[in-house]
Amino acid sequence: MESEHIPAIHALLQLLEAEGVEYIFGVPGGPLTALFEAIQERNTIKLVLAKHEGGAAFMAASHARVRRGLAVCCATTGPGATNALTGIASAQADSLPVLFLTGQVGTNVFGKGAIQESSVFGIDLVALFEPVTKLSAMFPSAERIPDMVKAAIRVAKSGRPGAVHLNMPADMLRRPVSVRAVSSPTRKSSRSMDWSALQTAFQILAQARRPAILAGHGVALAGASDALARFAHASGIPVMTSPKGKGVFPETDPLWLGVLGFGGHELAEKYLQSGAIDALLVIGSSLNEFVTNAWSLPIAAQHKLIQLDVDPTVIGRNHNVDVAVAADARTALTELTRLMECGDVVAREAEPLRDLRASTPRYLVEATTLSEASPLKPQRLMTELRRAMPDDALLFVDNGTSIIWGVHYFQVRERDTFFIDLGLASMGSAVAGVVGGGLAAPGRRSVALVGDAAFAMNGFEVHTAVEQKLPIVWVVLNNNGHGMVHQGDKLMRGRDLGASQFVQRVDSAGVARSLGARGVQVSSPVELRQALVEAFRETQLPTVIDAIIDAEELAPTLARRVQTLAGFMSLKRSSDIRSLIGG
Ligand SMILES: Cc1ncc(C[n+]2csc(CCOP(=O)(O)OP(=O)(O)O)c2C)c(N)n1
Ligand SMILES: [Mg+2]
Repeated sequence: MESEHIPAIHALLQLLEAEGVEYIFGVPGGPLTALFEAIQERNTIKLVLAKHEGGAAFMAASHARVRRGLAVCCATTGPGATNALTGIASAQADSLPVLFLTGQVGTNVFGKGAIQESSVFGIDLVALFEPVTKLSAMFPSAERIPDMVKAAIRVAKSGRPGAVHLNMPADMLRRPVSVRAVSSPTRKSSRSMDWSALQTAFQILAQARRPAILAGHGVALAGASDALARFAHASGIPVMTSPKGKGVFPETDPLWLGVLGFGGHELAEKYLQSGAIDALLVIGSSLNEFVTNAWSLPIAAQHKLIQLDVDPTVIGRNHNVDVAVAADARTALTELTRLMECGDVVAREAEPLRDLRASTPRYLVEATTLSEASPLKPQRLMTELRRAMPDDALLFVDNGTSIIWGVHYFQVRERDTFFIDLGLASMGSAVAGVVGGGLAAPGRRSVALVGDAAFAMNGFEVHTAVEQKLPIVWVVLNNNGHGMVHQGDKLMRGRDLGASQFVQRVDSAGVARSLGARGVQVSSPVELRQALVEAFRETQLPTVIDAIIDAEELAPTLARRVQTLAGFMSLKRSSDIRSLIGG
């Protein structure tokens, strides 16, 4: 009967609406016509027209990150989909639940050489996205669409979240499907928990005199930063974070130890190196190269190691663990807090940490944070940025030296306000991502800290923010090219290798103005401060602040990364680098 059926594409959108999806980020193309028509007819989910499919995918990833739920992007068959590959891979590498919908020619012309055919007879999008998603599939028929969409959403959100890809042959999308298939509820994924392992973990932590927590990005993914704060305070255990986990614990909290690893803080590293810690609880961190300074830190050497992760495959990957807890971070931390509050806990020993804290500055080069120099010292730029940003504003950090300046010098005051795409570490991710992230946080300000070369990759998405009336602020660290590479070359080979500097500076402020945004170039602290004040006064119009910085100011801890690279390449200069990092 007519009334019991709706077009398949409406069924798909209805399921997304039930997930609370408000936006689809994308770029159009012929085979997606039915999708856009249905979005217009339903008038519920809004389309955000990106400039490039890569931008759309990065927007969806940041949207998922801030929303802590499903985000959706779309691209047409062929080049639209291939343009999105990096953004989807980035979402997957950062465990973000992104549903990627791609167009496809009609099944009736498969194998006949249709324009941009991307079935197995063409460039095969399903195969192309398989390695970068948890699930990549083509709808086999219209009637299977509702169930497949539900399954894909479940896969994206359950266990360790990630990206999923659904390819939509154009001939199926207007075919009728049963309303019943749409309305049957999506099965909630259960949160499994290894209770006996958690008990053992509690006993170790309760008996430890100088325990510490290392919190990673998994805490943010689980929406567990509040649970972490409660646990830390109930137990008195100090907290360090991984670089990607920065933001899951306020850096104004007396229990904060710093970031461990790339761009990180001396206090965290020294405390670990000192051997004082007798039990380390690692939550939601894979202990990868970024976190461990290329696996050089003495993790599990002198203390008990408890590793808690929703993904059992990362537990024990690099270190022998005393207790492995495969669990959702939020559930586990809530239970650990309950146990702490009612169990027997030995007295903690605070002296070793207190002494270390007193003798260790927060920043590696403290004086530069107040430098009056022009061009700007990046450290001073970070000081001004923190002063100008409201405490609850969100900072999205791109790749390049921005990672290091952001991780080391930006002080997170409120939980979950700092975001960095280190899974794939793709340039341009935050340049575009801030637009999607900003849309997930109405009423709060969103800022992107990006390099000039990264801005050159996705800067046209400023136009998308103009259209969305989002008063986003992009702070572009302008060092006339690929600063991280330039500094790396000099550290590793003693000279620039000719692949990092632009012949002519990119005028990001001029680009912004041409796209309808505000654009201002600054090179001194006074100019920067004024530009920031004016940018935050705006309520509708985005601003790009092109900040001319001192390109030779060495980003802290970069030398360690260079040393690792030198090791990969068996370069002799690695000994010189060691003297630079004092190791
Ligand atoms: C898409 C992509 N291409 C190349 C790289 C390798 N890479 C890492 S940092 C960097 C330089 C980034 O330059 P910029 O964005 O200007 O930031 P800066 O280091 O100058 O602050 C490059 C080329 C990357 N991470 N991502
Ligand atoms: Mg640069």
